[in-house]
Amino acid sequence: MNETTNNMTNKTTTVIAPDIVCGGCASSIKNALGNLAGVEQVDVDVATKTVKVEHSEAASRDSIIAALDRAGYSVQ
Ligand SMILES: [Cu+2]
Repeated sequence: MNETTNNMTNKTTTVIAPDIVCGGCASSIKNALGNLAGVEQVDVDVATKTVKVEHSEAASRDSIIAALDRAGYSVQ
């Protein structure tokens, strides 16, 4: 079987930020992460305080956590 490298493959990073308490937090996070290079899609679940990010290689778990931190939401 041939090996293929696909640079277009997106990754999904899921983190939990305990400070998410309402829809306003969700909006802030979507704005903050939406401006981050490589981020394609951001889903925030307020009930479970979970942030799910679909992103390319241009973003990483570390860059996502750093951006959340800057927005005032530290990751557990
Ligand atoms: Cu809030």
